[in-house]
Amino acid sequence: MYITATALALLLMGCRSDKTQYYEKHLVFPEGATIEQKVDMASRLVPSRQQLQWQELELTAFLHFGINTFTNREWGDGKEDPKLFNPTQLDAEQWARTLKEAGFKMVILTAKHHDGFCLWPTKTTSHSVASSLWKEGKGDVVKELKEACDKYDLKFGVYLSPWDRNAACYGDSPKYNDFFIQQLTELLTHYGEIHEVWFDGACGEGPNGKKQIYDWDAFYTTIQKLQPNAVMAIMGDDVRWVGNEKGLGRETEWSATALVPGVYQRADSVNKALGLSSTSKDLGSRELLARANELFWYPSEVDVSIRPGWFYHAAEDQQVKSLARLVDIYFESVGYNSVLLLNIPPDTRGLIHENDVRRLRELREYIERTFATDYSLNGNRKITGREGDSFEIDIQDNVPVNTLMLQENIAEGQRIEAFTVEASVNGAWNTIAEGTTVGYKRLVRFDSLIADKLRITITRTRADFSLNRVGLYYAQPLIEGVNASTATILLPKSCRIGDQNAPRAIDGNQTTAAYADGLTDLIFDLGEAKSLKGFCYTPVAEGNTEGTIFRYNLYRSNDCKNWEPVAENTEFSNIKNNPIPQFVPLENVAATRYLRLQPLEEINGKAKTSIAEFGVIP
Ligand code: FUL
Repeated sequence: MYITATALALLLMGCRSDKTQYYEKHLVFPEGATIEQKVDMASRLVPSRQQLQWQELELTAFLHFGINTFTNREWGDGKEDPKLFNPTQLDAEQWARTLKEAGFKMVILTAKHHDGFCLWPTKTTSHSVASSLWKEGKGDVVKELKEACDKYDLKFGVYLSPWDRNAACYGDSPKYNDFFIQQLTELLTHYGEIHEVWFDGACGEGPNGKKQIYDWDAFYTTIQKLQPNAVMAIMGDDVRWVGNEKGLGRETEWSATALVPGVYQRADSVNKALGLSSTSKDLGSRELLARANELFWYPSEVDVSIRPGWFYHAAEDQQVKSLARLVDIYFESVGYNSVLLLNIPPDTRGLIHENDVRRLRELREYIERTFATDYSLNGNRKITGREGDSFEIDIQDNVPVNTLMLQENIAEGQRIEAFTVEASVNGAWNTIAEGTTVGYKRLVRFDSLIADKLRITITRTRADFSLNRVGLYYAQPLIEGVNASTATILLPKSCRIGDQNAPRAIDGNQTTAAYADGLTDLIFDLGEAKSLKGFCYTPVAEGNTEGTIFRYNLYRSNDCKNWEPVAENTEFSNIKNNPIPQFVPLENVAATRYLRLQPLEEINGKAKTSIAEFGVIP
């Protein structure tokens, strides 16, 4: 029985006790509430039925597929010829089979990305598969995939980009909202059950672009009416973006957060007053509760691509993330109280590429092998207790272990704030790990050891804790493989940023960077004139990312005086959220000695410039 029903029953019987009251999804603290009262209420904030079912899926696959697959881009501009969309062997069953075998429980397809190109024959626009050559315009990718998911017993979700660079009515707010609701209605009525609707928050229109005010309430109502079992993600209030596209969750991850979901009108002002954004490190500590007036059950979803980009690029065939990297991602997402949303982009044939299939298989085998044997003898039971309580886990004789799994009963809320793990080796106790939040699932990694027992102490909790399960495993240590890039990069002989030399931009080291105030031109000297196939701008990925270039012009010259444009008002798509090296192909460029990269817009609109690395592809 679902817990809120219990609360309701007690309420109806007129014997309401504060200790049995649960708050589904949202709670408001009474005025003047003390921190103790707030902590107690926070411990009884619980997920909705949909959120709980969503969390239990653990692994969801993302499929970025669309016109970008055929234009080799990450963000399309909406001006693409729909005829370019022409997968030669599209096989949605191959996608579903591969993903099912890899252990995924749900699949989310980019039904429409920012370019506005629809993968189903929508009535709202001609920018869709209906205008493509694929199946002579009679195909429907959404339908084919949904049928394949049904066949392989996978749940299905849709990504529908609110930002639309093709729709003529984008920016005419009421008109575009109607257009968008019509698209949503088509997706949510024609294809059977849909379990997640993903609205990303991107909008790269820039300061002078079209301003669209979205009617989130109407979008939400549409979803609730047509697909009451679906969760609304990212620009929604059911599922929260973890805050990066690297596959990295927070070690301290509260599902009960003070962050107001972006779809609420008050979100900007409240979050600003609390100093919060989706990238904040702390979203739910006591210190934050003390300042907050309301809390949301708003669990984290970690989205990351198996390759550097979200869409398929042949040049990235050798850059599929290593098994070691993917395993770390698994531990730092599923193991950090999040759902992992792993992107596997189908290629231009319309198939999941062999390299990705192979890696997914390795990942599945690794996870299965690791969690097949629980070496704890008495962990698979409900364990309850109060702050300071310890409990012991007996271990099979003589087996090495290095992974502890803890699972809180989140149907009653997320409560544990800190715990320690001790091991008894030959009768002597030693602390082997310490942790903070647990939530739906916490995987704790420690150095392999053979112990008689483990002792877990819940040192801080918001209310009496309740664990559904404790498990002990052995995860084979992996060594990071080398990800080779296929492109040969040539470093320029010198780089100037404004009037300063910037050797750090061309030292072949992505962890050093050059910075300048203002939007400042970068001039690169290749030493001699060379014919160029492309260039690569690498932004700062960690630490001070101020100055990352979003929009730019590129010029060439052979005397450093007379400059000829090569690319004008061009963007490094999605560089803010996914700060990977930006490979840009150049066509028909005469032999060139000097390149000038002129920043037009920084990722946050600041007057700064930075660069970690620059190279050309000869
Ligand atoms: C972002 C988009 O801009 C990227 O292209 C990608 O779709 C990612 C998952 O979401 O907002």
